[in-house]
Amino acid sequence: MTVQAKKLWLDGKMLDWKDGTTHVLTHTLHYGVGVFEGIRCYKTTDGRSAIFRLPEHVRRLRHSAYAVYLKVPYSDEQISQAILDVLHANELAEAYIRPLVFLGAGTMGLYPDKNPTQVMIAAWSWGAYLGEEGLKNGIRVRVSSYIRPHVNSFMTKAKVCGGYVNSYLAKMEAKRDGYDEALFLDTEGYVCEASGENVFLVRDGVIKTPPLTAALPGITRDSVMTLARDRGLSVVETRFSRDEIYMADEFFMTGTAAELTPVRELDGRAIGTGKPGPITQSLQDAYFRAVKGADERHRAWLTYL
Ligand code: PPE
Repeated sequence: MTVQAKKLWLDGKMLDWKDGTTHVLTHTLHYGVGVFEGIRCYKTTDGRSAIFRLPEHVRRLRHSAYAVYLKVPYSDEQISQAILDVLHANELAEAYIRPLVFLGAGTMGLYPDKNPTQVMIAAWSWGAYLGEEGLKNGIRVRVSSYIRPHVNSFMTKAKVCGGYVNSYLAKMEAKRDGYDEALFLDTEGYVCEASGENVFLVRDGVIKTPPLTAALPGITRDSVMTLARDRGLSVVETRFSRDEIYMADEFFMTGTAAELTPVRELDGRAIGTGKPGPITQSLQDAYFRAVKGADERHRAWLTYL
């Protein structure tokens, strides 16, 4: 899907969408040292619109930047305000928001001491990331032949542009093989995360998710863990192998873009009944209620427009 909106924010200015351009010697274009966020804004049940967990996303953006020696030249308050301004300027009641911190043109090479740190914020309408059908009936996944980089090869807890080459390779491989999404193992062979989602399995009523070793500390992951515990479900952060998923009752993925997507098959093995399970469905419902402001326990997660 081609993305398009009316306006975007670049280095403190609101520009027409077509003017959101940059020089071809932009450092990040060559070396991938940039960081970004993915945030969603939803229509709430009371007819307003709200951004889901905005402060957490802005903080993660700053932390990601810090991990790769970038300094965001705006305060968290300024970034948050700019995000609100972008939504207003585009008149978007529901949107996916993409802030990007990148190194502009100046010097080349791996010691970019004279390059400006630039910030861009765009927003557009983005439906179900893994498809409406997948959201409802579950997707088909394969374990990738690519592995997640070692924690010391990469800042795996930072959302770094260059890190997505690994995700891209895995996603391309999975799609070309007829699957919807790829699942990464870590350097020791344990389940890590998907190309753009954290993962959870359910077996005998217990929910398991890999610990945050080489996986991104997902904000959706954190929200879903909270929603599960609210419902008295036990959530354990523990390592598991791919065959534990084959033998699980349920398996699902979480991410801002993917929301909570059930997985019905891994590597040609149907998971559980081969349909989204009851815990997956109840957590998906809980997640959508929370983002839409229908769960009063978690209104604090919302920043209203
Ligand atoms: N792991 C990875 C590698 C990842 O990219 C994401 C988000 C997550 C986990 C989940 O994080 P969170 O959104 O905080 O729950 N992936 C973003 C990018 C998707 C894209 O294609 O671009 C997203 O969901 O916005």
